[in-house]
Amino acid sequence: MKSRFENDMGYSEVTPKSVWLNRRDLLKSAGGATIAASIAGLANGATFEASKSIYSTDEELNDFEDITSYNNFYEFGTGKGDPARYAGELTTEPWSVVIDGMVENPGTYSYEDILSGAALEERIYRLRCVEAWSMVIPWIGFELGHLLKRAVPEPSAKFVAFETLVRPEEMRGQRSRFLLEWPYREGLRLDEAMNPLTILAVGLYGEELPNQNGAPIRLVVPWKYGFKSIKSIVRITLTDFQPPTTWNMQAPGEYGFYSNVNPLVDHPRWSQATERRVGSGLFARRMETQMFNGYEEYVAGLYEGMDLSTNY
Ligand SMILES: Nc1nc2c(c(=O)[nH]1)N[C@H]1C(S)=C(S)[C@@H](COP(=O)(O)O)O[C@H]1N2
Ligand SMILES: [Mo]
Repeated sequence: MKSRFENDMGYSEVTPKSVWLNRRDLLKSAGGATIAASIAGLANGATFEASKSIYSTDEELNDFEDITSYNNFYEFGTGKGDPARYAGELTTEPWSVVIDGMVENPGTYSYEDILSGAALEERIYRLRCVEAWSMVIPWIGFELGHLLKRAVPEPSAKFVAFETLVRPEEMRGQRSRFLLEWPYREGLRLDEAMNPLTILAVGLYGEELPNQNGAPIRLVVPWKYGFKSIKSIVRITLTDFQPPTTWNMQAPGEYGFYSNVNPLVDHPRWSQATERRVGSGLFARRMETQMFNGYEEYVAGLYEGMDLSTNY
């Protein structure tokens, strides 16, 4: 199949794959699996060229296997293994994203169009799930703010709403209305959406996003709990009101709109003070959760004057 990324993006210096392979091989051999198997996992699919980012952490990466086999993506079921098992049923080509609401250039933006205007970067971010596990993931993506600027938000726009695809024929979890109300929805305040840390990811480990991670385009907001990072986006709507969001609608007493990572505010049913860093066997470990997931210096200013003792 012809790659969608053969055009020259004009960027380089992404973490070389050889480095990733070495790290993964180390993890793999420690976990007892073969090196050949880990390389085979990278053999198909397109590769990106992207520039490195000052926002990347230099923490040990989770390996490709962890990142693509331990997922939350309720459209394919509630089990951590369901997305890897069933997300292959989703057709991601062609793909387009509607950008509408309070923008001067509303319209249907094709995936290729979005990519052609994007300055791709590698962003190695911590991902902290509200369930108290975390990973370190080398995303390939671009700043959401750049895409929003192309659409030109109107001065009265204050929020950004996001929606995932609804296609029950290919997303078996959507055949049940008892799991969640579809489409999966998320939202940000416009200034959060414009923050340079907020990206739309189209790849990881230098390659096209695997379906289970939200192909072909998903949000990544690293200072918020993982459920804010909505997958397989088909619509972005600018509004002047706080948009309804899936987990907040589902359990308003447990999941707020803001949902900034905060070790001092416990979930009603468990502590958020620590997290389990997902890792094959020996490498799984508990660590302290950081305020704003460690991104405080970049985002604390967004919340000046706000009461941080709640997550709403
Ligand atoms: N559409 C959609 N997006 C979603 C979810 C989902 O169920 N559906 N799960 C969220 C949760 S709870 C987390 S922790 C992250 C997990 O991202 P990952 O599987 O790429 O690690 O995706 C988020 N985005
Ligand atoms: Mo999550």
